[in-house]
Amino acid sequence: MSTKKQLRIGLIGTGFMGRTHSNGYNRVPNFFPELEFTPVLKAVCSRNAEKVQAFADQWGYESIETDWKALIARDDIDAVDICTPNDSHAEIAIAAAKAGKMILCEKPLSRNLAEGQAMVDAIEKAGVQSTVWYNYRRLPAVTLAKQIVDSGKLGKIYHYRANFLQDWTISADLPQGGTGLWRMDSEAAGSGVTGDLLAHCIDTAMWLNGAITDVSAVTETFVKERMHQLTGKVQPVGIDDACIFHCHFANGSLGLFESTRYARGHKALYTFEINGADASIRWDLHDLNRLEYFDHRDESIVRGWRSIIVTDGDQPYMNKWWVGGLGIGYEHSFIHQVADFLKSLEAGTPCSPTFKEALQTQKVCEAVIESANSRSWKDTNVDGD
Ligand code: 4PW
Repeated sequence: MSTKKQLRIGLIGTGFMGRTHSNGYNRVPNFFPELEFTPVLKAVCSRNAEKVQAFADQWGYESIETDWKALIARDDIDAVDICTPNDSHAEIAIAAAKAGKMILCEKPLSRNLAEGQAMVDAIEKAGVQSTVWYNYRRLPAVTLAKQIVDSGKLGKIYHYRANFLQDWTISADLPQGGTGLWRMDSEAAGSGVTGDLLAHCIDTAMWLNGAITDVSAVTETFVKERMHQLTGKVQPVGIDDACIFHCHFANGSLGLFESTRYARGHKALYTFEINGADASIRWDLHDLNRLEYFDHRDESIVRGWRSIIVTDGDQPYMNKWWVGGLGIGYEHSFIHQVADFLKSLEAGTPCSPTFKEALQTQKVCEAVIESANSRSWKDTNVDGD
């Protein structure tokens, strides 16, 4: 009989992210055995009973619910994990907070700033633990980038550059809305690539390089009308298919961000590069265990881009996995996020990014959309500008 404290999870939503989070809960005890808490998969919720039962059987949930309100009302659930489309994040999170549950919410926090603010108010009033799954922070090479930036090795930072490129929505025949396609529907998603992809880039950027103060953006919707899967009607498309923005950071550096779902040949190319007076770093999701580093202070005969393969035990998270030289993958970022959440319970500290921290990303997303719509610069009003 385990002596561990249980964190009894109620998962809402059984799509792609429901799978990544469930995998995280299942695998964390094997690789982080020292943790005081262990996740227990108490219940999973989705509207279709047959499908949710199949999901429960596959991932090891003890029970199912078909109404999220019933899941939140249960006494045997400590933490609610929200993996539903963005249009239900606020309603579920606010109800879960009122019920005194901890909340883990899939990114982006919300469709817009007003909903996000209401979520932050609700968890602060209830005094419950919260986190948002900006998972890329927890990849070892990205965490190493954070350590390098924080060490001051880059010197004064001048430039931050990031891309998140995909190509899955190019076909004009792709419907909008409905199962698996809610990201195409502005009512369900709130925005297109800005909330879905740039939100990741903004979260990482502000984590590494501090607050973004103001933005100037351009967005485009290349296919103006699509058939809506739920109504069967051809309707205007409300999401941004592509977004490019530039910005100032509070530390004086300039940022340049691009995201699109129309970059033929790219499935999920997330890259960032930071240029400082003394050194630069760059990273690429398709080569996720490598961090590249250039140091101008090196002797000229050996100066060049170093390729740091982040697979050694003394590098972030890596002492939990295999032996030096063997890499890990995208799914491990979710396992690390679960581990960090459990550690935060043990320590009685917040698990970053909390709802309040994720709201800062929401502020930038909102300013980006407003800037594109008004064709003007917008202040972000991020805390700590
Ligand atoms: O959160 C993002 C998703 O909505 C992911 O990180 C990548 O892009 C994979 O799917 C989408």
